[in-house]
Amino acid sequence: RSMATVAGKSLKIGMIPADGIGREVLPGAKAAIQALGSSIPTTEFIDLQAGFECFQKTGTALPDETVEVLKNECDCALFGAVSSPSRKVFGYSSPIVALRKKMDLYANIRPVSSVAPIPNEQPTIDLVVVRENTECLGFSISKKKHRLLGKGAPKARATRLITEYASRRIGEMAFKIALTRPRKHVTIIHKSNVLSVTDGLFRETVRGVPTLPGMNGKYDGVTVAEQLVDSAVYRLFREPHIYDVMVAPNLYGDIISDAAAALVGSLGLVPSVNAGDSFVMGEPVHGSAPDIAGKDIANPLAAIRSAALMLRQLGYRNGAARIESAVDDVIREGRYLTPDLGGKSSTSEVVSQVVKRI
Ligand code: GGG
Repeated sequence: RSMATVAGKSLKIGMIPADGIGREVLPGAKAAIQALGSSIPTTEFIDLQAGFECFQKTGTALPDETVEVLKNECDCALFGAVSSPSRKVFGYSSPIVALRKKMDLYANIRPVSSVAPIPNEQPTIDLVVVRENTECLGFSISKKKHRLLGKGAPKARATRLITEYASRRIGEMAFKIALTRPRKHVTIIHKSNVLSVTDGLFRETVRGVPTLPGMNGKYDGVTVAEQLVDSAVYRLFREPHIYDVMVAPNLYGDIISDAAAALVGSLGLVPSVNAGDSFVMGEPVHGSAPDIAGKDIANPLAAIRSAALMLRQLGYRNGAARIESAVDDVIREGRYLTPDLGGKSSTSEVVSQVVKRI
């Protein structure tokens, strides 16, 4: 099923709140989509299980049924957040990592932009992190040896995988996205002065995308720069406005987008979509935030914006724009904000204010 053919038909959306505040923010995304009424096709929401709590209850973090329903019944999905523990838990592995892999959602597209408090003022930060989603460190074999080595201290090792195949398709995604943006500029993020083999392959492959056979000058209007990840973080904090599209291997992309989120007010504002060639899954960049879970104070705006991004990716541009401008209005007005943005509003209050403006 291609994404282009989904537009115009009824829309089945898999809803996977997963853990912690994921459960509190996903209803806001649903309410925003429902508020669009008949301007998008009839939507059907299908509740699906995944997450650490699901693992604790059922012994699996990603039930086969969830993947089957996504593959066979859904046009797209929304994911909340996952609470993968920081220590090794026997039998557990991250469901979001597995989902991205099983659904071949190879790109995590994370736009980060500031909403100016004064109407009509141009945003000063408007960048998008295009994060490779299927390989790098999180997908490699990590081993900890307990047998005595040296003075008996355990040793741990992780292997990192970077392939030409994955680098090429994430590179192409970054160039495609750049073409749709005013500045049409791609910065390749790497660390190939140290990781010359893996990051060297990533850097060279992405750089070579415009000259691949069949491109026929498609990306001639896109300018390309490259930067070491450490220097990119430094410049991101000093002069964030210089960035347009930042394309990065998985781990750097994750770190850079969280860092960029700090510059626009809160991680609770930054949306993403996990995109493949035939499926898209919206997902706020933030995690499950166990410290604030259950208090009705989580910021629902990243989840709501993720729903808009998902709709945009599917071709529902007007619906997406209505949700995005309602969110921007709420932020600009500054009256209904959750505590992460210095406000006193609850999650549900912010959702109802967004819905009112849609
Ligand atoms: N919505 C993003 C999210 O849930 N982030 C937390 C996360 O990805 N944790 C690592 C993992 O479970 O794999």
